[in-house]
Amino acid sequence: MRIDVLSIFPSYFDGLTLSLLGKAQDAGLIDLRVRDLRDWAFDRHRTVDDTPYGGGAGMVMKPEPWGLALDEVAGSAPAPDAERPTIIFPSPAGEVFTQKTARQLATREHLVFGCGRYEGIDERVFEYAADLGEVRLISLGDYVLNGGEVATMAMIEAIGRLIPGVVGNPESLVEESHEDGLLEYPSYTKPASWRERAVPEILLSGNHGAIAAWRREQQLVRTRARRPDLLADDEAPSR
Ligand code: ABV
Repeated sequence: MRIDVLSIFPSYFDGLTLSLLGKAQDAGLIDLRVRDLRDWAFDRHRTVDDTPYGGGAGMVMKPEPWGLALDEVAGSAPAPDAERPTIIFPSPAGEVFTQKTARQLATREHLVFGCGRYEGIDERVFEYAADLGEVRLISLGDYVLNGGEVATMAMIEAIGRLIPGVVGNPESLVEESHEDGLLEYPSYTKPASWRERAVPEILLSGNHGAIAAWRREQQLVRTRARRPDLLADDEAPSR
């Protein structure tokens, strides 16, 4: 998978060379290209923002650097749908990112992330980007960040680990929170007693059927307590 990131703070993404995603890049599974949006701003101060038409607080990102940057990383030649990139703009006004979104995006050959700052990006950039690929405005949740960088890093990590070969043991992907629509069951390791706290007996029983049933029940108990929204009848996946 190729991933292009456009940002005025490219060094934010240095952390993605660490650990699992760093190895995936070394192995050629992920081709991550982080670019400074100011490379496409050509005035003396390499300006990327300006005051909003109609007035209002803050600054808006100018369309010209975005247009040139998108032409370069998303290609301006017409291409069949399957070859066009998916262009993602993190935005608190976007659809909410979930494990399902991560699974969808992990099947794409080319992702482009446009990281906005200030009060937003000139709306015409989103319209223009739709000529180059499939545009999605995506939010991590109902809170506001200072820019799209941290949201983009979270999405790249969630998507990257679903690419075949990135996570060493693919079985570890299926037992996680959200993969079956429930929160994960609690985990324990040695010692069996720690600071007067015992590991639940059943986990030491060797009865694999009983352990599986107990874990399922724990998933339901936790999900009911912490995330009842996940159990809402109209949305819950069948289990
Ligand atoms: C993108 N907040 S995504 C740009 N939750 C600016 C703020 C922001 C995003 C999010």
